[in-house]
Amino acid sequence: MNYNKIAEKLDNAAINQEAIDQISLETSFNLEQSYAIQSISMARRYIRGEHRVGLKMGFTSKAKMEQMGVHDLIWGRLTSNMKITQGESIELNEFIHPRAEPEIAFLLNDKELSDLNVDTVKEKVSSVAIAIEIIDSRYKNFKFSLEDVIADNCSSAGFVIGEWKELSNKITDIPIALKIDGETIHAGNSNAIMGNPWESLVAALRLAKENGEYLGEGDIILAGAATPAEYLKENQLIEAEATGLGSVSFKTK
Ligand code: OOG
Ligand code: MG
Repeated sequence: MNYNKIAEKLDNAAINQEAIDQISLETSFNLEQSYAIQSISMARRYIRGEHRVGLKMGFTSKAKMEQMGVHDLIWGRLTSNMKITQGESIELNEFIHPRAEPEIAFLLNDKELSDLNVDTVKEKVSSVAIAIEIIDSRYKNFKFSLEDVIADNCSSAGFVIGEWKELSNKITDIPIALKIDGETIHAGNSNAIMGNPWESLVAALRLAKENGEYLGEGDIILAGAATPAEYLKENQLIEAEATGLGSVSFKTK
């Protein structure tokens, strides 16, 4: 298996907005190899001037696992080019078949990030926010195996963060929803994320450490969606809302 070739294929699929066949249909590869491909394809982006701004967790809720037919925790990198500003209008033709999902975001404040639990991890966070992630699988029909999606940087394509809030704003057991043009499309509870969204952060920091991804002050972590994702169409207002965290939105054109 040629890791570089696969990474290049995935990178080009994202650049040209052209979906490719699942890698796993031709080549069998394991989890370690899929993360190696992810890091090579991200290195190609870094060379072009993008930089890592954080990490995202995936398949942290049953709703997402069931929607995509994949049942293990995954993690990917968020880069500077993926940032969308609150209220911005995005060009759908810069994506392949984008979907949106509501997320909870953490802003890190510390460089010492080891051996944490749901209580101690809070000391490493300066604020929390409601967010929306745009996922855009580089595979045809948004279909993939666990290895495929990891190699594809976990479908990461965009994210928008709402107003950062103090930790006194509770993020456990709160209603969270995705709305399109004012209508609730998916609704869930934040505890659908690993029973407690802080668990997702603990896992993210553990995985980052195990994989030599050094995180620190200013890095963003997305906890993973608590609800299924929804395909985007032109001229929509996409909004995520969580009780106590407010809302965040962007538009499509
Ligand atoms: C993979 C990304 C999963 C989440 O929040 O669970 C993810 C995908 O669904 O294409 O971002
Ligand atoms: Mg997500």
